[in-house]
Formats: sequence, C-alpha cells, structure tokens
Amino acid sequence: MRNFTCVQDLGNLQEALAEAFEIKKDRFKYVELGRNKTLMMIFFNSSLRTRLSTQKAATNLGMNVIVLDINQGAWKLETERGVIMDGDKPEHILEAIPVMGAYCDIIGVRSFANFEDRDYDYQETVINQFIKYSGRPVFSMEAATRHPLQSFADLITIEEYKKKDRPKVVMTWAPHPRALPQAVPNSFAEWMNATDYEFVITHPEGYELDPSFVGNAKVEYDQMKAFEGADFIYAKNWAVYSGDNYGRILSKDRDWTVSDRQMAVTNNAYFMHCLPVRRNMIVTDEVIESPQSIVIPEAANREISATVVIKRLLEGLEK
Ligand code: AN0
Ligand code: CP
Repeated sequence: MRNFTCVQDLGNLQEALAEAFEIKKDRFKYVELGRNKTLMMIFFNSSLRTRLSTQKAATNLGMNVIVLDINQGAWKLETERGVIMDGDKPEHILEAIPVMGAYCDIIGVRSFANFEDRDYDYQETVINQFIKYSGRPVFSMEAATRHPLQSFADLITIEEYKKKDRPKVVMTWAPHPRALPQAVPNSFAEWMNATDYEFVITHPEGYELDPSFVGNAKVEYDQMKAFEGADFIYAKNWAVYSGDNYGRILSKDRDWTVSDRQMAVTNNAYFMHCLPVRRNMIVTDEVIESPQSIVIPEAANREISATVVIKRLLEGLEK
C-alpha cells in the first residue's frame, strides 16, 4: 500500500479484517518490520486518540516516532500557492512538506476541513499536497473529508460485537454547540457501504451529506423510525454540507440527543461514537454509561486499525 486516505486503499476488507484480528492477538508480531524506520505525525488540529493510538501502533511495529504540532512551536504554514506572503505565516507548505519528508519514512497527517471553501476542503488540498511533495507514503489521521483510521476501527468493533451476519447499523446526527466537519460521518458511510450490512442514516432536513458518500444508504428523516430494530447506533454531529450554508449549524435540537427514549425502540443496540463526545448534547449520561455503550473498546481498536495500516505502508516501502 502506498498511501491510505480512504476505504479503497485497503483493498479487500475481509483480508484487512483478518489481519486486524491477527494483530489484535499479537500486537508485536511485526516488531522487526519498522526497525530503523521513522514515522512523522503532523497535526494541524488537536487530538487525543489518534495521537496516542497511532504512536502506539508505530512502536508495536518497532518504529521511531516524531510528532509535530504545527500550531504549537512550528512556523505557521501558508497552504495556498501564489499568495504574497506578507501576513502572519513565515513558511510555505511547499517547502515544509519536502523538508519533513527528508527526516522520515512515513507521514501521518491530521488536517480538518476549514469550512471557508467547500471545493478546497473536498478536493483534499492539504493531504494531497503531502502525497505529491513529500516523497513518502502518507496516511490520513483525519483529513478534510474522511477519517479512515476511525472508520476501520469502527468496522473492527462492529465485527466483534455483531450477533448476526447482516446487522442494522444506524448513523444518527446529534446536536453540538460548534460546527464540526463531515469527515467522520462521510467516512463511516463510505466504509459501511463497502460492507453488506443494512445501513441507515438519519438527520434533520438540511444536514444531507455529499451524495457520493451516502451512496445506496437509506436516508430516514424520522429518527425514531430509523432506530427501530437497530443493532448498532453510531452518533455524530456534523455541520451543513449543502449549498450556501456549508459549514454552518442549522439546529441544536436536543430532541436528537441519543437517550433511553430512542434506544428503547432498537434491538438492544450497541451505542458507538468516535469520541470526543459532549455528554447530554450528543448522548445522555445514561446511554453512554450503559452496558450497551462500546465507545471504549471502539477507541481501543484505533491501535489495531493503525497497526494494520502502518504495517502495510512499511511493507510497501520494501517493494
Ligand atoms: C472532530 C470532528 O468532529 O471531526 C474530531 C473527531 C474525531 N471533533 C471535534 O472537533 C470535537
Ligand atoms: N476519534 C478521534 O480521532 O479522536 P481524537 O480527535 O482525539 O484523535
């Protein structure tokens, strides 16, 4: 594998899952693979899980790790070409990227949508510049439109907990005080559409996602109806995708907060969220603390998804 930004990069999902369960049994099985290899993790945005689980994954594989927070101690980077750099950004990404590439073998990048220009975000301008100019394999640690390490961990988790071959998985929008990217819901939809699960998306009108991510999923505007008989509830907030309202918040309607009321009509569904989660906005204390909440094992699987991905990128280096 040369880069990892979306589900297609992983190829056959069953094989990837088999590899994930093999690694979960013995995390250090490939500890020789990364000897004297360096992973560089570049963060344009904050992180708890991605930072820790990806670093752990790299050490499982015997790698050295360098972490750079662009907004804490590094020069602020200009990302657009052609700009007269007389503002507050002393360095251009077009020099910074090849310099970073010179010090490592693999690069992980976190760079969220900035919500200023939908085309800029949806063309994945920042991570694509890393792919083009670093000379190194690059993987997404959440880019503008996708969060594939999260979705892979979500898939591993559903495979572990499902009680039937074809579970009903429902992704629900839930309220949040600040505008959040569509990366997590886009990506989750992309990965669910690559399985044969029954997949339903529910959200208030106006929160339609990019149709290329929705694919053949069923969209149901009535949240209670969507929840009926569900085996997994996947909650997430996202800001508006469509039209002039791109990046805005239309509703903070706490009727959409996942509570015992909605969970009661499910098939005793498991509750999932990528975290960080705002309690009593996205989900009530009762639901997230219930035995059906699997948010912690879900987060723990981030180490497994990252180990599989970095292992495959290391194997790609050898070719
Ligand atoms: C980010 C988001 O919604 O994309 C990261 C989630 C993994 N969440 C926040 O910024 C709160
Ligand atoms: N789920 C997730 O990616 O969490 P962080 O933003 O803390 O890395």
